[in-house]
Amino acid sequence: MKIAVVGATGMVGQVMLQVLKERNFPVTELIPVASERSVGKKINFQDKEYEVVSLEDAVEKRPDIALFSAGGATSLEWAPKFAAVGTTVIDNSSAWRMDPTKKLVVPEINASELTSADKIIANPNCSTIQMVMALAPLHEKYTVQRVVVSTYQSITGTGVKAVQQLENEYRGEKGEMAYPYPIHKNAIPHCDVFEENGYTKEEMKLTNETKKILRDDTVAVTATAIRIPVVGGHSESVNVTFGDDFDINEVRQVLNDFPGITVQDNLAVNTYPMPIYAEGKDDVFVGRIRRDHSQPNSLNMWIVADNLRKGAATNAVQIAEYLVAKELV
Ligand code: A2P
Ligand code: 11C
Repeated sequence: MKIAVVGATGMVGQVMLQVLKERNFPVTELIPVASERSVGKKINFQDKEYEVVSLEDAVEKRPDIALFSAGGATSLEWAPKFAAVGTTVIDNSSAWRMDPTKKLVVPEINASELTSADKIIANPNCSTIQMVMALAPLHEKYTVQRVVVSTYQSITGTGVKAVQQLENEYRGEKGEMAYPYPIHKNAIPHCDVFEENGYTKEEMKLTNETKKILRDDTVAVTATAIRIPVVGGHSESVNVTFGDDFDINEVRQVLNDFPGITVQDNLAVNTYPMPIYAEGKDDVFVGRIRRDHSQPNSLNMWIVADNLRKGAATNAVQIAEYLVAKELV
């Protein structure tokens, strides 16, 4: 497989390369792509050196698959150009997610929707992926009616600039700001831009993408997304109300049986998910699973995943693996 990684020098792009390598993805030729400022830079992959090329040059090479993580504007302009030369694009930006002609895929949930006609496939938002991984098996069994989620999001979701802002603040130095306020010793209730309804774009992604992935517009999601000075993963406090009642031990079992989920829930020994455990791992971790005593048919849980892995790079590579396994590319 000839694989292009668009945004190969970026935070998610670097993890894409790492995940391709770890999972022994059958790469015969790597085409690392970045902005004009990075063209000519060397990227080491599987003991070979590759030169970063421009988007124009990458299209000419007609890769089999292009993994995109270079922002929405780049995806909007360039994904169709790759698709036109026969490349299948797996796009990590928000550009195509809500386009009704594009599939929004978490492989464990809905990879079976994919066909060889899908030339631009959307990877969901990181905070959506980890939440919907836990909701999907529970929805099938008990019918999710309403979700109230609060997120505690890693600064790596914002990119290199945010990581630099926190490091500067640790050292008491001034520098470029990724956020409107200091992030060190702070919690900022503002991820992505505000919309007219008072929610942020990040919060509305949790609402809209969840409905699309579960193929059920009746699932109501209200979200509050918070940025905290953490690297390694996003955490989510999730309250779910179901149409049907449940047995709490069965809920644990259903979650544990779902591929890609690890239940970490043993209060006697203080076992629960945390970003320090999730960092660098591909699974979604679920714990603090308990009945909501204030409301019928409801439960609380705490969900943590590495936002650069299952929330971005790993999910994209898993889609690519599915396409190869089913001979859809
Ligand atoms: P570059 O390193 O040359 O700027 P991050 O989200 O970590 O900031 O990374 C963004 C990634 O997207 C980087 O690899 C960056 O390349 C790439 N990128 C940004 N703008 C463009 C563009 N206009 N064309 C191609 N790649 C881009
Ligand atoms: C964050 N979820 O942590 C974002 C990052 O729509 O893919 C990724 C934004 C997106 O702020």
